[in-house]
Amino acid sequence: MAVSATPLPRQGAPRVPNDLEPYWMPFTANRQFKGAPRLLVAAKGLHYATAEGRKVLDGTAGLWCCNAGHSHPRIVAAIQAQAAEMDYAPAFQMGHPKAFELAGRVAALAPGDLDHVFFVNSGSEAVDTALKIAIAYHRIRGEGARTRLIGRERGYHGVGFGGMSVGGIVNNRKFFGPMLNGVDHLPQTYDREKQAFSRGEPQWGAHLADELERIVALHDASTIAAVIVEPVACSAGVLVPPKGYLKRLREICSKHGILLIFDEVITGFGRLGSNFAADYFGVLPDLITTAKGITSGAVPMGAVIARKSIYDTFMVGPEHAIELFHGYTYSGHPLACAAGLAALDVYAEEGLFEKTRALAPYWENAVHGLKGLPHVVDIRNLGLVGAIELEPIPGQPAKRAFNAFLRAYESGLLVRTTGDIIALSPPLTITKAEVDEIFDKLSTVLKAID
Ligand code: PXG
Repeated sequence: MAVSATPLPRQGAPRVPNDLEPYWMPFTANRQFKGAPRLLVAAKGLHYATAEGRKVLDGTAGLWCCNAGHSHPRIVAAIQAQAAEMDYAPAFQMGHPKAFELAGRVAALAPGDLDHVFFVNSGSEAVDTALKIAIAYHRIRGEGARTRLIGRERGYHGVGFGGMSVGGIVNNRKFFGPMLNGVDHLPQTYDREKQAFSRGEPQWGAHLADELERIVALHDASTIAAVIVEPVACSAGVLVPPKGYLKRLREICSKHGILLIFDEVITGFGRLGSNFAADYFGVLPDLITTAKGITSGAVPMGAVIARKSIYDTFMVGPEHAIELFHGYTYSGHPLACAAGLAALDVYAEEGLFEKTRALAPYWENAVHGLKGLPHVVDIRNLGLVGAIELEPIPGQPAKRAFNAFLRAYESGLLVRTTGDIIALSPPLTITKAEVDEIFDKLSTVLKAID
């Protein structure tokens, strides 16, 4: 088994807090965790160190965000220097140079004429911001009846009321009441019978984009503001779009004057070996939402990237008047901007997107190498993303994958699970030897669990 020489900070005595109770943990089985805590105390490159001093290979880039690997010296130095130079500058009616610089750098990476960048602090805020921009855009153009939003079943667009409403993961919705009015959902694109063990984009399913025509026929295009989809639906278990599906969605949106939003919170900044998934698929959306990899996860930040025509639409009225009544105290926070600029430098100087593109076929073979192991009912992949779907334990959904997660962690590998799906998305700095290590470990885990 490959052993990485990456040094980690020296571990002293276990740093376990006395009381775990006050922290209400997000998207976590709190009671299970607090009974057997998994505490990470240091990170470097591809590895975490646990409170017990164990080294854990990060198969998930944190939560799909640390694309440059952990605590990259360049990013660390940029954050430290910025904190010492200027901690904060007001985001409204004031600015600081790095926000403009980062907007320019992000715009240069973005496809087509998506050349204006609105900063936020998370993917959820990016989504709610994009939905508001879409609705306001139509209103300013005199089409104020276009308020309806279309998401997709099994979509994940964060946890704000907007993102939750257009999202399509039932547990994220069912507890929280009626949500936004005027939201419809496209059907999800996964059908195991037709797509199982597809490598990359499945051949079957492009016609599912035509369901948008049915929704338009029901409500009339004049009531619809935007369609939002993840180019690859990662959170729901890595659902790769069928070949041609996204192009068809684009055509139907254009035909009816509906804005197309790609939620690239995960797929932006190299995850597929391209700047954005829009480049990978050759489909140009009107708005892109992004976060995570924009700072390599080092400081919270998100962004909405808009086409020039959308920005220009807002730039009307008296010059002293605010054009968009929206923003956050921490929009374009100096620490986030410093981290973002450093992350983009690292991506470019280390050629991480090109490296990802070159590694993707090796990754694909490695993921699909688990076919035939116990309980494996499907395997999916694209770029440096992979998913292994397991047959659920009868009557206990999600238990088998959770058992795999726990056992993988014990064996020194961090994976993510959703339902009975194991998802993988390592830092883009990963080597072939470390890819082998992930799948050696995972294969042992799958053979060991019930
Ligand atoms: N849109 C997409 C496409 C996402 O993947 C969000 C919005 C929300 O981002 P914030 O920054 O508000 O969390 C996300 C976040 C997982 C996992 O393992 C996925 C996300 C977050 C945490 C875990 O599936 N995606």
